[in-house]
Amino acid sequence: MEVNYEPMWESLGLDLAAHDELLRILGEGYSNIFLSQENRPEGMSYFDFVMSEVHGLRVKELIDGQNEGRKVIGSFCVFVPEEIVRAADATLVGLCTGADFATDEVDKLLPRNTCALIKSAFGFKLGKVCPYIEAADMLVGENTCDGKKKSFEVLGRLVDNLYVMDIPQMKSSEGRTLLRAEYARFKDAVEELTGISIDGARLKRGIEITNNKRRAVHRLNSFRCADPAPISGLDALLANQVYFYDDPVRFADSVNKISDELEPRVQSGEGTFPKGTPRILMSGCPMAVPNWKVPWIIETSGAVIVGEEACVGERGTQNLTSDAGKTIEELMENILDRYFQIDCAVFTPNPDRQQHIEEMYERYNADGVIHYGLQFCQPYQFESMNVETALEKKGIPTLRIDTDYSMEDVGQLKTRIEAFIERISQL
Ligand code: BJ8
Repeated sequence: MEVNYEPMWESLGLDLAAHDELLRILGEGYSNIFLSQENRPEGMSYFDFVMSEVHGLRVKELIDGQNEGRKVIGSFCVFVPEEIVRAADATLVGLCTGADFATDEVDKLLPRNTCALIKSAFGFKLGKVCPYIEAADMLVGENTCDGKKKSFEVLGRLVDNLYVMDIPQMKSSEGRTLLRAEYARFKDAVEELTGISIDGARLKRGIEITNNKRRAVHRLNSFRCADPAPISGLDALLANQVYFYDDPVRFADSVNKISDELEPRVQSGEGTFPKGTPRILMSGCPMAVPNWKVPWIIETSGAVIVGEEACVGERGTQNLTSDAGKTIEELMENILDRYFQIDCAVFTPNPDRQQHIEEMYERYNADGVIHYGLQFCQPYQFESMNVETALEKKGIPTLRIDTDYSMEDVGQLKTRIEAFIERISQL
């Protein structure tokens, strides 16, 4: 029986007509891009279900949890430590920033030369179409790039529950000291919000839950090294996107079920694409739901994506948090150790990211790298030039793409991507 979620959306203050339109576009896009693929693992049906209920069942679960006292924290960045949130029995959700919405309203508040990801966050808020942002008890912004930093000042005037985290810009001892202090301040804020005092045992449990999600994704990714690739890049990206808002235990189970399917697929040489299909490593800006444009173009142009060097991808999920130690101080230091390794382009200098791209290129047996930059994203657009030069110098074919969330450049992108795939096919 179909559940009517309209009263729930209404109580969250959503604009029902605009929200219906968003769900219609999302559903159509999903069906055209995902359901039309062939040889998908059966386990992907779980993610099809999750997407069909993206603003329904999951939101209801969060609200049911709130009624039982569990808080919801929304974030825009992988620097927000999930372990601390879970330790206080709260839920962390990554907020969707992958589509244009209410652009006229957004343009009244933000400069035009703001990246699509930031504009999207504002569009969902101003258009009143995101149940997650409306349901959240706390929103966490961060001082990463200039766009985010300044736009959170504006967001702070639209909502009354914004918390802003300061993030260092250098991997120096001073930077580490700053992040340590910021994580301690965040822990205090989470304790205050939830009324729960986080002790060592709680933090250990938060670490375990979060690590299990990461382990599941690591296992799934390990099968993508095989040729033929046993899962499409689109489906793997979807799993990485759902990572940010599904129940963590259920998510890990569901991803492990897909891996259970992929293992025999790899052993028997079965793939989603034929053996020898050109293999692409994606690198660059995060692709949040429902940003599927470039992967869709790539995988309908004769190539398969085998890895994502991105925050919705391996930059976000690599490295576990150590659970060694018992005290809060020891475990908070472990959390700091893990997050301080994130090689986001807001850091200067940022050599670890270049190394990670090269290491992923080798590990996933890729044939070429496509660097994905959002227009007006200075950190990644700046780095893309050095990345391309360094990779090409090593004989690694690289294509640099700068785009946004509109569909206007699809034809042009397809021409460039097809030419790149042609190039790497001849090597
Ligand atoms: S750790 S990548 S999630 S900051 S695309 S808003 S950088 S102008 S998203 Fe990010 Fe955290 Fe870094 Fe990851 Fe700015 Fe660029 Fe826009 Fe970006």
